[in-house]
Amino acid sequence: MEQPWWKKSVVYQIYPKSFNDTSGNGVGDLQGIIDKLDYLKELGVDVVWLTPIYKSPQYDNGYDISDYFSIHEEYGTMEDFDRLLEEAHQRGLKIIMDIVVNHTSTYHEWFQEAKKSKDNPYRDYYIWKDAKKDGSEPTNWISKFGGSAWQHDEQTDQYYLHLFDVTQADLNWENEELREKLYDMMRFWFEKGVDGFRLDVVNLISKDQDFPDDDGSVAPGDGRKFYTDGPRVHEFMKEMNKEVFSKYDSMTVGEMSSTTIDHCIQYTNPESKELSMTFNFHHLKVDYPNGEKWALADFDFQALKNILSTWQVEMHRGGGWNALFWCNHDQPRVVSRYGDDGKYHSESAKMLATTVHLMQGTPYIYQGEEFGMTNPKFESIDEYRDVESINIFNMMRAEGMKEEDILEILKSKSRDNSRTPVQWDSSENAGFTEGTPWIPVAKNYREHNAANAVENTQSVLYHYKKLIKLRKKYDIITDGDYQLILDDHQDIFAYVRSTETEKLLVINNFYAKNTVFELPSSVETEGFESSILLSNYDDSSEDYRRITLRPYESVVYHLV
Ligand code: TEU
Repeated sequence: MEQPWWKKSVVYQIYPKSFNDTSGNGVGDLQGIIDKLDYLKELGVDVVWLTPIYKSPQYDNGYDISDYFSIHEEYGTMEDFDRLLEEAHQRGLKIIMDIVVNHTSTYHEWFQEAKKSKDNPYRDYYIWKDAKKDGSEPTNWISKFGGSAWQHDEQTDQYYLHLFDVTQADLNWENEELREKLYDMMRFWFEKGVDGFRLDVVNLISKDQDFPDDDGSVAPGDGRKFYTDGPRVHEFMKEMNKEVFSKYDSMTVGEMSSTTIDHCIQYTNPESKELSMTFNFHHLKVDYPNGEKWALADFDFQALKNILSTWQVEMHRGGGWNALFWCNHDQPRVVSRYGDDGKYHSESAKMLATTVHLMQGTPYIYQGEEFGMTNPKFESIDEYRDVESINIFNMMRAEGMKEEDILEILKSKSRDNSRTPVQWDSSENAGFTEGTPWIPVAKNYREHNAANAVENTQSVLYHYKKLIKLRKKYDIITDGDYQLILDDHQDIFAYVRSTETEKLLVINNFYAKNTVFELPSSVETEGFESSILLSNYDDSSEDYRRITLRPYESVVYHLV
């Protein structure tokens, strides 16, 4: 059987608010995206993922949808969207939409109706509960953005559930009529011609209907185990697939919060008829000391290798499919995180790109990553915009932490690290806007920007281009087996991809020092001819058996 197209695709993620502003209001827009389609085509990506562009009060930058059928005003109109779709398709680029079906904004008409009375026809679209007998909240669960996950409603004296912001009310997926409305909405976008969906936190849609208290074994009031990959989630995904996805030649990627490999195999094995692929975040928690995001620690390199490798091997074995990525709009910039955004900026950004792009799965590039955008290193809380960052700041202040210590944490952990405007060129505001950007531009934009990168064939951008081309050319990247080698090496992340007739040897030094690579004897190389496919130094050693790798050196050998 022919492979689905998305297995050989590379996806580019756009966060429209920060991408390109053509109206001068300081906020990116759809016309701004249209203007950059040629740049994306030149980069070589196949699919563009737009984070939510629907009407929204923007408490969570569009992940709080108030109308699924219209475009957020600041971004443009439905006509602009239709034009974007057409212009993209003309260039052979596909568009996938980000859809949020775990919750809506409390400004959504359904919620506005629902809160009117207990017998309102929309009441059951959301999750309402009475207080416990002792007057306390229905469960002790906490919201992912801090504080209780329940909000009291005065008028009806009940609480509604919000796993995220208080303006993001969780939908009640037990309600069949609601599910049908959501499927209708998804079909509406497919009928327009979109090529697929990224489904926001879609593994949280099925809640344990007993709504038990959390015993605190993970963290006080954690609650996750009662709604993550919940009791009916696979049933709902199959229904969604049958009602919607199966009717179109589409790709779907589920964003999976705190999920497991077994569940991801189920979500993505073609036989289960659920989704094309999943995002998981385990490899992006290796710098959370004791699981705590809001604390500083060096990243655990051994854990990083183990996690990525285990997912490679197990998903392959189970017939699942991974989304491969380092960056998105919720994560700090990877070059500042697992690389070096100073002296070895270029080497480390290229090395990191090579590490994930040559794994099995579909790679994602987040806007600006392709030329190595860094964390902005904001100095004051006034520069932050993200609801989560501001909540955390206030909570930590209330606990008595010093402002400068909290700012130090936000500097490496805040979601705003990836949300600063794309640095297009060296002109004012990095060419992002002629107005005042909604969030400050990172100060290093004169050094790191797309225009500079385009001019310089040695830039990070050209490395990404090469990686994308390699994926198209070598089926082994899509199909080959994966084997981690030198498992315990302190500096090197190396792996072998192999088919019966060829091998790729991918060797990456993750540190700013020289280190020695020696090919383990377990890798059978007799009779193979080797050549260098890719490197981030222009004079890497031809001899792959023993190499002294320089800082962040990354070399890929092709053995046939
Ligand atoms: O994120 C879901 C999610 O769980 C995170 O990555 C989250 O931002 C992080 O845990 C907070 O520490 C998705 C979206 O990508 C994110 O932007 C939204 O805020 C969130 O869902 C709610 O819709």
